[in-house]
Amino acid sequence: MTTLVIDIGGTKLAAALADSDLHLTRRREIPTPASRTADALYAALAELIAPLVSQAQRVAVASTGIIKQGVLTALNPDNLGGLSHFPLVEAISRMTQLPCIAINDAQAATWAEYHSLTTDIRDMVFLTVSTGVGGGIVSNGKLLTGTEGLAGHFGHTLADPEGPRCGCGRTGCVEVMASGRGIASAARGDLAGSTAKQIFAHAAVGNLHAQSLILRSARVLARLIADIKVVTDCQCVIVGGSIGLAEGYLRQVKTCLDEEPEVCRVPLSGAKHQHDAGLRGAALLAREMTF
Ligand code: ADP
Ligand code: BMX
Ligand code: ZN
Repeated sequence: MTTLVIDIGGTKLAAALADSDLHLTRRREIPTPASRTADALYAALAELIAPLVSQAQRVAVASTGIIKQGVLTALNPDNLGGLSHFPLVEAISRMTQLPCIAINDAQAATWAEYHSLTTDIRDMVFLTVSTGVGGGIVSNGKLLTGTEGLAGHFGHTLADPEGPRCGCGRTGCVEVMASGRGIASAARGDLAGSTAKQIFAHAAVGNLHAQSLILRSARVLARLIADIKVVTDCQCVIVGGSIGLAEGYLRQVKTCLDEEPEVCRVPLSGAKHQHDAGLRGAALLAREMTF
């Protein structure tokens, strides 16, 4: 059985074919459309999967946003160019004529990373620091999705009550300060208008403002991780996403976490499946479900 796996993020759309051993081949990636229309996302997905679909028997999607009964509802529509609603499973089933399942991107990545842990871990949390800040929780070996699909949306917990307003409607969310969009929007002077990727490149060659923007994100993430430890008593936290995996970022988060009291600290590591955690998680869930 071959599964077409798709990862819908705020910055990029990725797809691949997964065999029954979860081996991924023919990975492709295109930018997420900046338009707020559902038609633009539909057209981009059609372009992405066109060369792969004839070889698949089913589809599994990991997507940014709250995924409930196959429908995507953005918690922060700013991350999807303003798009707040997309009938994911219905659209992809129509496009491919194949059975389809969908789950939140960070929840999917959590499941993939949980399955790659070698030690006897039953309680873990995954965080993605990417366009937004997403997450997922495994508690006593079970992936929590919640009644409404909201479980693990740590990006929308409070970082600073005096902070900027988040696209979700709250003020001072972790996401608005620590995410790729958050890092970019705090840039001033020569760095104003730069992407987070460009800011990392400037930091690497000694730009102090770029370095301070990254440190602010790492500090916010470390405080979030301390809160997560206190709430869940998880045995480890795994960090992914292009910011989370960027050179030197996790080291800074660890340094900030070391400033917290011992009881709030937890072992941290980078995602083993790197940028493919969402795709791998979708493939894993497809294999576990009969559809
Ligand atoms: P998505 O949110 O679509 O899943 P990513 O995980 O790639 O995508 O996160 C996108 C964010 O990461 C953007 O803000 C982008 O500028 C930033 N980014 C991409 N590549 C890098 C990199 N090599 N180093 C630092 N930041 C990066
Ligand atoms: C946002 C939210 C989450 C998502 C997280 C990371 C939307 C559209 N997305 O908090 O559902 O998991 O971003 O998403 O409200 P990514 O695009 O950065 O991978
Ligand atoms: Zn928010």
